[in-house]
Amino acid sequence: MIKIRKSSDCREAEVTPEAIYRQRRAFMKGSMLGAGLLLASSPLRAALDLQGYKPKVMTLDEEITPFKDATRYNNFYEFGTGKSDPARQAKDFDTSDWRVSIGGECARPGELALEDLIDSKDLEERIYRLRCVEAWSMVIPWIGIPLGKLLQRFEPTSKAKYVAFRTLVDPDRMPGQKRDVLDWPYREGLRIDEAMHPLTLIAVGMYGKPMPNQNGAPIRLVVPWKYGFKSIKSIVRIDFTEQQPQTTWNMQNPREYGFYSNVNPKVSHPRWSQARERRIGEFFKRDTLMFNGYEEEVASLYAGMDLKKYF
Ligand SMILES: Nc1nc2c(c(=O)[nH]1)N[C@H]1C(S)=C(S)[C@@H](COP(=O)(O)O)O[C@H]1N2
Ligand SMILES: [Mo]
Repeated sequence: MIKIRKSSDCREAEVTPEAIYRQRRAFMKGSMLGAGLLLASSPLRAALDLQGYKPKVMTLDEEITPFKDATRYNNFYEFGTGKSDPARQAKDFDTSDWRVSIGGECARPGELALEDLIDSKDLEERIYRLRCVEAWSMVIPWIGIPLGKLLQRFEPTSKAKYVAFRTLVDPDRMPGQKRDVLDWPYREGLRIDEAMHPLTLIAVGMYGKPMPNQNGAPIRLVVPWKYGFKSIKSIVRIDFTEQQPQTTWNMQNPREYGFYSNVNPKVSHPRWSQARERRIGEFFKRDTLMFNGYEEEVASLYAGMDLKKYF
Protein backbone atom coordinates (compact mmCIF):
# COMPACT_ATOMS: atom_id res chain seq x y z
CA MET A 1 0.00 0.00 0.00
CA ILE A 2 1.33 3.39 -0.93
CA LYS A 3 1.37 5.75 2.00
CA ILE A 4 1.66 9.44 2.06
CA ARG A 5 4.21 10.88 4.40
CA LYS A 6 2.62 11.77 7.67
CA SER A 7 1.85 15.44 8.02
CA SER A 8 4.34 15.68 10.85
CA ASP A 9 7.03 14.78 8.32
CA CYS A 10 6.29 17.76 6.06
CA ARG A 11 9.54 19.22 4.97
CA GLU A 12 10.12 22.89 4.48
CA ALA A 13 11.13 23.24 0.86
CA GLU A 14 14.42 25.03 0.33
CA VAL A 15 13.83 25.32 -3.38
CA THR A 16 11.46 27.49 -5.36
CA PRO A 17 8.05 26.14 -6.32
CA GLU A 18 9.14 26.13 -9.98
CA ALA A 19 12.02 23.86 -9.13
CA ILE A 20 9.72 21.54 -7.25
CA TYR A 21 7.55 21.12 -10.29
CA ARG A 22 10.55 20.55 -12.51
CA GLN A 23 11.73 17.80 -10.18
CA ARG A 24 8.40 16.13 -10.35
CA ARG A 25 7.96 16.33 -14.08
CA ALA A 26 8.60 12.60 -14.34
CA PHE A 27 5.17 11.84 -13.00
CA MET A 28 3.35 15.01 -13.82
CA LYS A 29 1.67 15.17 -17.17
CA GLY A 30 -0.45 18.30 -16.84
CA SER A 31 0.22 20.57 -19.80
CA MET A 32 0.38 23.79 -17.79
CA LEU A 33 3.17 22.72 -15.55
CA GLY A 34 5.92 24.28 -17.58
CA ALA A 35 4.37 27.56 -16.60
CA GLY A 36 5.21 26.83 -12.97
CA LEU A 37 3.88 29.54 -10.76
CA LEU A 38 3.85 32.34 -13.28
CA LEU A 39 0.35 33.49 -12.73
CA ALA A 40 -1.86 35.28 -15.13
CA SER A 41 -3.40 38.40 -13.67
CA SER A 42 -6.09 37.32 -11.29
CA PRO A 43 -7.85 38.64 -8.23
CA LEU A 44 -6.08 36.11 -6.07
CA ARG A 45 -2.72 37.25 -7.25
CA ALA A 46 -3.38 40.66 -5.81
CA ALA A 47 -4.78 39.25 -2.60
CA LEU A 48 -2.47 36.34 -1.95
CA ASP A 49 1.02 36.39 -3.29
CA LEU A 50 1.30 32.86 -4.61
CA GLN A 51 4.47 33.72 -6.49
CA GLY A 52 6.27 34.60 -3.32
CA TYR A 53 5.34 31.65 -1.21
CA LYS A 54 7.85 29.05 -0.08
CA PRO A 55 5.68 26.02 0.30
CA LYS A 56 6.10 23.18 2.65
CA VAL A 57 5.44 20.25 0.44
CA MET A 58 3.58 17.09 1.31
CA THR A 59 4.19 14.63 -1.44
CA LEU A 60 2.43 11.49 -2.53
CA ASP A 61 4.24 9.04 -4.74
CA GLU A 62 1.41 8.60 -7.22
CA GLU A 63 0.87 10.06 -10.63
CA ILE A 64 -0.74 13.48 -10.49
CA THR A 65 -3.99 13.84 -12.44
CA PRO A 66 -3.47 16.00 -15.52
CA PHE A 67 -4.55 19.59 -14.92
CA LYS A 68 -6.98 19.47 -17.82
CA ASP A 69 -8.84 16.51 -16.36
CA ALA A 70 -8.98 18.06 -12.90
CA THR A 71 -10.44 21.24 -14.40
CA ARG A 72 -12.81 19.76 -16.97
CA TYR A 73 -14.43 16.94 -15.06
CA ASN A 74 -16.05 18.52 -12.03
CA ASN A 75 -18.93 18.36 -9.61
CA PHE A 76 -20.15 21.86 -8.83
CA TYR A 77 -23.93 21.95 -9.01
CA GLU A 78 -24.05 25.74 -8.68
CA PHE A 79 -22.71 25.69 -12.24
CA GLY A 80 -24.70 22.77 -13.62
CA THR A 81 -25.09 19.08 -12.88
CA GLY A 82 -23.03 17.75 -15.80
CA LYS A 83 -19.32 17.02 -15.29
CA SER A 84 -18.33 19.42 -18.07
CA ASP A 85 -20.78 22.18 -17.05
CA PRO A 86 -18.66 23.88 -14.35
CA ALA A 87 -15.69 24.49 -16.66
CA ARG A 88 -17.96 26.31 -19.11
CA GLN A 89 -20.48 27.95 -16.81
CA ALA A 90 -18.03 29.15 -14.13
CA LYS A 91 -15.63 30.67 -16.64
CA ASP A 92 -16.62 34.26 -15.86
CA PHE A 93 -17.48 33.81 -12.19
CA ASP A 94 -16.14 36.93 -10.49
CA THR A 95 -14.51 36.13 -7.15
CA SER A 96 -12.81 39.48 -6.53
CA ASP A 97 -13.65 41.16 -3.22
CA TRP A 98 -14.57 37.79 -1.76
CA ARG A 99 -15.34 37.82 1.94
CA VAL A 100 -15.82 34.99 4.39
CA SER A 101 -17.82 35.32 7.62
CA ILE A 102 -16.78 33.31 10.64
CA GLY A 103 -19.18 33.06 13.55
CA GLY A 104 -21.11 30.91 15.96
CA GLU A 105 -19.45 29.51 19.07
CA CYS A 106 -16.27 31.56 19.07
CA ALA A 107 -14.86 34.56 20.92
CA ARG A 108 -13.75 36.52 17.85
CA PRO A 109 -16.28 36.29 15.04
CA GLY A 110 -15.62 38.36 11.95
CA GLU A 111 -16.02 38.94 8.25
CA LEU A 112 -12.71 38.90 6.45
CA ALA A 113 -11.31 39.41 3.00
CA LEU A 114 -9.26 36.54 1.64
CA GLU A 115 -5.91 38.19 2.25
CA ASP A 116 -6.84 38.78 5.90
CA LEU A 117 -8.04 35.21 6.28
CA ILE A 118 -4.92 33.58 4.91
CA ASP A 119 -1.34 34.73 5.22
CA SER A 120 0.45 33.72 2.03
CA LYS A 121 3.55 32.90 4.14
CA ASP A 122 1.58 30.02 5.61
CA LEU A 123 0.64 28.41 2.30
CA GLU A 124 1.66 24.83 1.76
CA GLU A 125 1.41 22.47 -1.15
CA ARG A 126 -0.21 19.13 -0.48
CA ILE A 127 -0.71 16.37 -2.96
CA TYR A 128 -3.84 14.51 -1.93
CA ARG A 129 -6.07 11.83 -3.35
CA LEU A 130 -9.68 12.95 -3.87
CA ARG A 131 -12.25 10.18 -4.07
CA CYS A 132 -15.70 11.05 -5.36
CA VAL A 133 -18.64 9.03 -4.04
CA GLU A 134 -19.34 8.17 -7.70
CA ALA A 135 -16.24 5.91 -7.62
CA TRP A 136 -13.77 7.98 -9.59
CA SER A 137 -10.68 9.51 -8.07
CA MET A 138 -7.89 11.94 -8.76
CA VAL A 139 -4.57 13.09 -7.31
CA ILE A 140 -4.37 16.86 -6.95
CA PRO A 141 -1.58 19.19 -5.80
CA TRP A 142 -3.48 21.69 -3.65
CA ILE A 143 -2.20 24.96 -2.23
CA GLY A 144 -3.66 25.97 1.09
CA ILE A 145 -3.29 26.06 4.83
CA PRO A 146 -4.44 23.62 7.48
CA LEU A 147 -8.01 24.57 8.36
CA GLY A 148 -7.19 24.27 12.08
CA LYS A 149 -4.62 27.02 11.80
CA LEU A 150 -7.27 29.32 10.35
CA LEU A 151 -9.99 28.34 12.82
CA GLN A 152 -7.97 28.77 15.98
CA ARG A 153 -7.63 32.53 15.33
CA PHE A 154 -11.36 32.91 15.95
CA GLU A 155 -11.05 31.28 19.38
CA PRO A 156 -13.75 28.63 19.36
CA THR A 157 -15.49 28.21 22.72
CA SER A 158 -15.93 24.93 24.59
CA LYS A 159 -19.37 24.66 22.97
CA ALA A 160 -17.84 24.43 19.49
CA LYS A 161 -18.39 20.73 18.77
CA TYR A 162 -18.79 21.06 14.99
CA VAL A 163 -17.87 23.40 12.15
CA ALA A 164 -20.47 24.28 9.49
CA PHE A 165 -19.62 25.62 6.04
CA ARG A 166 -21.74 27.34 3.38
CA THR A 167 -21.24 28.22 -0.25
CA LEU A 168 -22.32 31.52 -1.78
CA VAL A 169 -25.95 31.89 -2.88
CA ASP A 170 -26.24 34.15 -5.92
CA PRO A 171 -28.29 32.72 -8.80
CA ASP A 172 -27.22 35.59 -11.07
CA ARG A 173 -23.59 34.54 -10.72
CA MET A 174 -24.20 30.84 -10.14
CA PRO A 175 -26.71 29.88 -12.83
CA GLY A 176 -27.17 26.34 -11.51
CA GLN A 177 -28.94 27.89 -8.51
CA LYS A 178 -31.82 28.97 -10.75
CA ARG A 179 -32.99 25.38 -10.48
CA ASP A 180 -33.64 23.78 -7.15
CA VAL A 181 -31.69 20.59 -7.80
CA LEU A 182 -30.30 21.11 -4.28
CA ASP A 183 -31.55 23.10 -1.30
CA TRP A 184 -29.18 26.08 -1.61
CA PRO A 185 -26.83 27.08 -0.14
CA TYR A 186 -24.61 24.03 -0.47
CA ARG A 187 -23.79 23.11 3.13
CA GLU A 188 -21.16 20.93 4.72
CA GLY A 189 -19.92 20.18 8.19
CA LEU A 190 -17.18 18.48 10.16
CA ARG A 191 -16.81 17.44 13.75
CA ILE A 192 -14.40 19.87 15.43
CA ASP A 193 -11.64 17.24 15.75
CA GLU A 194 -11.95 16.46 12.03
CA ALA A 195 -11.79 20.17 11.24
CA MET A 196 -8.69 20.59 13.41
CA HIS A 197 -6.95 17.50 12.02
CA PRO A 198 -3.65 18.48 10.35
CA LEU A 199 -4.64 16.84 7.04
CA THR A 200 -7.75 19.03 6.65
CA LEU A 201 -6.91 21.82 4.26
CA ILE A 202 -8.50 25.09 3.30
CA ALA A 203 -7.32 25.50 -0.27
CA VAL A 204 -6.89 28.63 -2.40
CA GLY A 205 -5.05 27.10 -5.33
CA MET A 206 -3.96 23.99 -7.15
CA TYR A 207 -1.15 23.02 -9.54
CA GLY A 208 0.73 26.12 -8.41
CA LYS A 209 -2.06 28.44 -9.56
CA PRO A 210 -4.99 30.24 -7.95
CA MET A 211 -8.01 28.00 -7.60
CA PRO A 212 -9.81 27.64 -10.94
CA ASN A 213 -13.44 28.75 -10.71
CA GLN A 214 -14.78 25.30 -11.48
CA ASN A 215 -12.73 23.82 -8.63
CA GLY A 216 -14.20 26.16 -6.02
CA ALA A 217 -12.59 29.58 -6.31
CA PRO A 218 -11.50 31.41 -4.38
CA ILE A 219 -11.51 29.22 -1.27
CA ARG A 220 -12.64 25.66 -0.64
CA LEU A 221 -12.28 22.82 1.79
CA VAL A 222 -10.28 19.65 1.09
CA VAL A 223 -10.80 16.66 3.39
CA PRO A 224 -8.81 13.89 1.75
CA TRP A 225 -10.12 10.89 3.73
CA LYS A 226 -13.78 11.71 3.00
CA TYR A 227 -15.86 11.44 -0.16
CA GLY A 228 -15.45 14.46 -2.42
CA PHE A 229 -18.79 16.06 -1.61
CA LYS A 230 -17.50 16.99 1.87
CA SER A 231 -14.92 19.26 0.20
CA ILE A 232 -17.23 22.27 -0.18
CA LYS A 233 -16.37 24.93 -2.75
CA SER A 234 -16.56 28.74 -2.84
CA ILE A 235 -17.09 29.15 0.90
CA VAL A 236 -18.65 32.34 2.25
CA ARG A 237 -19.54 31.33 5.78
CA ILE A 238 -17.99 29.20 8.54
CA ASP A 239 -19.77 28.66 11.87
CA PHE A 240 -18.75 26.87 15.02
CA THR A 241 -21.80 24.98 16.29
CA GLU A 242 -22.82 22.91 19.26
CA GLN A 243 -25.18 20.69 17.25
CA GLN A 244 -24.24 18.59 14.24
CA PRO A 245 -24.91 20.85 11.25
CA GLN A 246 -27.10 20.02 8.27
CA THR A 247 -25.21 18.90 5.20
CA THR A 248 -26.48 19.15 1.63
CA TRP A 249 -26.29 15.54 0.52
CA ASN A 250 -27.55 14.18 3.81
CA MET A 251 -30.56 16.54 3.57
CA GLN A 252 -31.08 15.48 -0.03
CA ASN A 253 -30.91 11.75 0.58
CA PRO A 254 -30.16 10.61 4.15
CA ARG A 255 -30.29 6.95 3.22
CA GLU A 256 -27.44 7.36 0.74
CA TYR A 257 -25.30 10.07 2.34
CA GLY A 258 -24.37 10.24 6.00
CA PHE A 259 -22.75 13.04 7.95
CA TYR A 260 -19.35 11.35 8.20
CA SER A 261 -18.90 10.10 4.63
CA ASN A 262 -15.50 8.62 5.33
CA VAL A 263 -14.13 6.76 2.33
CA ASN A 264 -14.81 3.15 3.23
CA PRO A 265 -14.50 0.28 0.75
CA LYS A 266 -16.46 -1.96 3.14
CA VAL A 267 -19.58 0.20 3.30
CA SER A 268 -21.46 0.23 0.01
CA HIS A 269 -23.49 3.11 -1.29
CA PRO A 270 -27.07 1.71 -1.46
CA ARG A 271 -26.88 1.75 -5.27
CA TRP A 272 -23.28 0.68 -5.90
CA SER A 273 -20.19 -0.80 -4.28
CA GLN A 274 -17.47 1.50 -2.97
CA ALA A 275 -14.81 -1.24 -3.01
CA ARG A 276 -13.13 -0.08 -6.23
CA GLU A 277 -12.54 3.17 -8.03
CA ARG A 278 -11.32 4.46 -11.35
CA ARG A 279 -8.47 6.94 -11.26
CA ILE A 280 -9.21 9.56 -13.90
CA GLY A 281 -7.05 8.79 -16.93
CA GLU A 282 -6.63 5.10 -16.09
CA PHE A 283 -8.44 2.17 -17.64
CA PHE A 284 -8.32 -0.45 -14.91
CA LYS A 285 -10.06 0.07 -11.63
CA ARG A 286 -8.08 -0.06 -8.43
CA ASP A 287 -9.04 -1.01 -4.90
CA THR A 288 -10.34 1.81 -2.76
CA LEU A 289 -8.29 2.18 0.41
CA MET A 290 -9.78 2.56 3.88
CA PHE A 291 -10.06 6.28 4.66
CA ASN A 292 -8.80 6.83 1.11
CA GLY A 293 -5.31 5.69 2.15
CA TYR A 294 -5.10 8.02 5.16
CA GLU A 295 -5.98 5.38 7.74
CA GLU A 296 -2.79 5.72 9.73
CA GLU A 297 -3.43 9.42 10.19
CA VAL A 298 -7.17 9.51 10.85
CA ALA A 299 -8.45 6.13 12.08
CA SER A 300 -8.03 7.20 15.72
CA LEU A 301 -10.68 9.91 15.22
CA TYR A 302 -13.28 7.15 14.87
CA ALA A 303 -12.04 4.67 17.48
CA GLY A 304 -14.97 2.74 18.89
CA MET A 305 -17.47 4.04 16.33
CA ASP A 306 -19.52 1.67 14.19
CA LEU A 307 -18.67 2.97 10.73
CA LYS A 308 -21.59 1.08 9.18
CA LYS A 309 -23.95 3.07 11.37
CA TYR A 310 -22.03 6.35 11.17
CA PHE A 311 -21.40 6.27 7.41
N1 LIG B 1 -20.47 24.18 -3.36
C1 LIG B 1 -20.25 22.97 -3.85
N2 LIG B 1 -19.18 22.28 -3.42
C2 LIG B 1 -18.94 21.03 -3.91
C3 LIG B 1 -19.82 20.42 -4.84
C4 LIG B 1 -20.95 21.19 -5.28
O1 LIG B 1 -21.77 20.75 -6.10
N3 LIG B 1 -21.12 22.45 -4.77
N4 LIG B 1 -19.56 19.13 -5.29
C5 LIG B 1 -18.75 18.29 -4.41
C6 LIG B 1 -18.37 16.99 -5.03
S1 LIG B 1 -19.61 15.83 -5.18
C7 LIG B 1 -17.08 16.69 -5.36
S2 LIG B 1 -16.63 15.14 -5.91
C8 LIG B 1 -16.02 17.73 -5.31
C9 LIG B 1 -15.38 17.85 -6.68
O2 LIG B 1 -14.28 18.73 -6.65
P1 LIG B 1 -13.49 19.00 -8.01
O3 LIG B 1 -14.49 19.38 -9.05
O4 LIG B 1 -12.54 20.11 -7.69
O5 LIG B 1 -12.78 17.73 -8.34
O6 LIG B 1 -16.53 19.02 -4.93
C10 LIG B 1 -17.50 19.00 -3.91
N5 LIG B 1 -17.81 20.36 -3.48
MO1 LIG C 1 -18.45 13.76 -5.40
